[in-house]
Amino acid sequence: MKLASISVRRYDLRLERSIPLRDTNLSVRSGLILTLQSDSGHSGYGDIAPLPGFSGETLDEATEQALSLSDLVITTELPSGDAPLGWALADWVEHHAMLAPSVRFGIESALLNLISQVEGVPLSKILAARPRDSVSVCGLVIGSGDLAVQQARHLTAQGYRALKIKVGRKPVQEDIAFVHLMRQSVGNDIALRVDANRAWEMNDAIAFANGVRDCAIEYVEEPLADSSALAEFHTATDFPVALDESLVGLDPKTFTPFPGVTAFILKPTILGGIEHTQDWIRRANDCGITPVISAAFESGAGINILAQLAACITGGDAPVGLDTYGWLAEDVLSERLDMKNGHLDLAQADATASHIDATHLRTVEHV
Ligand code: OSB
Ligand code: MG
Repeated sequence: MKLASISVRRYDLRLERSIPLRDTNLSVRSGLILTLQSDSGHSGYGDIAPLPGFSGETLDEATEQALSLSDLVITTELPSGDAPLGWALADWVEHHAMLAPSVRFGIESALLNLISQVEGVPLSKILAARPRDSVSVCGLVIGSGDLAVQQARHLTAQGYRALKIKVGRKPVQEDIAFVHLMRQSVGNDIALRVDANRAWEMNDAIAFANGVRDCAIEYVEEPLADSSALAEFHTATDFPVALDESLVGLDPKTFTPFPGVTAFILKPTILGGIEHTQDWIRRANDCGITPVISAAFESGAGINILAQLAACITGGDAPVGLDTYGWLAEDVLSERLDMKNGHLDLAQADATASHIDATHLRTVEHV
């Protein structure tokens, strides 16, 4: 089986509400749908969506790379999908290592998707021999105060068992009060994760850890502006730490986490694709660390792949960070993925994700 064509289409999706990111407020989510078509007439889709402020590449740079893929892969024979993969995606795409992380994620997704369509095998079964049927989703609360409490109550009423809240944008005493309020509001049966996105100096981080000690926080993601001091933070507080931004650019085959790291937050769009993330999952498992597959506000096409990848993680159903999907007011999929009750059914997601609606897509021929 060979590839017949590759196309690149751009989407600009409206959001339910703007996304407060590091330096900007995102009011539209833009990205690319990469489509691989085989000579048998099957299509596989991939989502390329660099996130401003988090990805090293811009959408224009990603677009240029995506357009250049047509020269690289068009004549190649498609590999087969024996699970677990007996071949490397990276070997299949020339210059794979030079592609930007979001582009690697997109081409790997499209290829897996295409093989899944051609062979009639669910995508997760190409990645793992025994994937799980569904994944739990961690509710994402962005904001603070009463509005955040309302959001949290709404999510838990729907069935979400874990929530992630953002801190580090206000004086630390206000964050501490906010976490207490949140714990009181949702009760003791909900897991609470906290993400500071590297906002704090050591003294604030320690004050926070001591201030929320009785709130049963699962972990704090990236508490420090200076990530080289994270081990010292853990030594001083004994507080569980999750690594997110700190993993970017590191080699999963050799990285040795310090004691106190309990989770790796793994975002394939930002880290560099599916295979690279699988290396991180293996590393996490070897080190007794929880791998948490997470999104970077991808479209439904990307979210489906992330869910399928998360389903391949064995050893529990740690809630995944895919709730960014709720921020999209429109999607590239004809029918939306169903994750309203804090779970995502993988068969439903995979079936839904194979129907792309061209309404929001326009073909890109040059940058
Ligand atoms: O800070 O973890 C982050 C999404 C895009 C960019 C950065 C982050 C996120 C998320 C994803 O929070 C959702 C999650 O991890 O639950
Ligand atoms: Mg984070």
